[in-house]
Amino acid sequence: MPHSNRNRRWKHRPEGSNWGEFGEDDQIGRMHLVTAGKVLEGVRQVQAGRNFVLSLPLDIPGRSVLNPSRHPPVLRPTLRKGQVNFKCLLDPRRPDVLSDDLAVLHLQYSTQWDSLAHAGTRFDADGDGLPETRYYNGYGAEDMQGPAGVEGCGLDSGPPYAGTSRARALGIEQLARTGVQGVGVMIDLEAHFGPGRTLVGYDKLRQVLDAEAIEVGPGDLVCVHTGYAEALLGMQGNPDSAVLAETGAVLDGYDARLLRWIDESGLAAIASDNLAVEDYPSRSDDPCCSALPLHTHCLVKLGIHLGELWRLTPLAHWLRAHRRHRFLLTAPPLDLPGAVGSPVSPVATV
Ligand code: UVW
Repeated sequence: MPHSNRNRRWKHRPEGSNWGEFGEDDQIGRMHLVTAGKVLEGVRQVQAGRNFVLSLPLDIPGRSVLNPSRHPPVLRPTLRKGQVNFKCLLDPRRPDVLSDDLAVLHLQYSTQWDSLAHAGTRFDADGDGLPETRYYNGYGAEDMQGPAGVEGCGLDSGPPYAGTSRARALGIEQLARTGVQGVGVMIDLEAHFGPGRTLVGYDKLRQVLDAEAIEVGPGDLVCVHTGYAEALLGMQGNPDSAVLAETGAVLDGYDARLLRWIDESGLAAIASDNLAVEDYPSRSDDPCCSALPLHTHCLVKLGIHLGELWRLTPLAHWLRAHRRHRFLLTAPPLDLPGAVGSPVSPVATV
């Protein structure tokens, strides 16, 4: 496919990337393949009229065990005319009682989408012999506004809460505005490999696809079920990291054949019920290798969004019981301009 780079964000694109192929300023990548036809195909999957909500409660996992830099949501009342705006009498002469609240929300704490601004990579994009930071379609570090030091993060500042970071390109609002609706395709790894930690590369994936005659095609929104989120939910807010480290399949981002399949299938997005879709923390100590190779392949090179910690088990079980894999998936993130990720309450309709 021809590609264009008149904007000069890059001279060389990474090997195996599709930069420029959806337009030189494209910011949604493979979501272009979720066409009106795919929405109609998704609607045709609805036979039982039953919905599955694929979100965990957003205070799950619980504490900061899975990732020490992500914390559970905090809710607080706002102030109304300097008074606590919670169970607040609007006007003492009238009967109205109102409440408003605000949230301190770590956007990647629980069920989420990663935007294409979540991950970048460093390589020589402009041919000067030195590595530069580049994101999908060649967007650069200059497109990601953020503080240089911890003191600039504003973590302890009060209202009016000045923002201190912003993706000026590739933010989650780009995905939100597509509506994220189309054909979901379930790949149930737990059914084949059990509840334990299994590294799944191309051969194991192929085994599952062949055994169940699952076809993944252009524009499909692939859901990978491992059982991890359900185990997490069962821990009721007290996650046991030792148990979780041995729980659920993970995709092998170092398997070049798996990465090629992701590219050649034409799939538009991958969501999993595990922590990072791929095996993470990385088992490679090689400083030349990406620690998150599947993230780099999907988010950076191909514009494939990743969903994490989706609650897939009840849906996967229902689909298995009904010998189905496909369903209508509706999963827009928050239209929060400049954010690099977002909570999501995906709905599968079967
Ligand atoms: C990291 O942020 C390390 O991973 P993820 O996008 O999978 O949450």
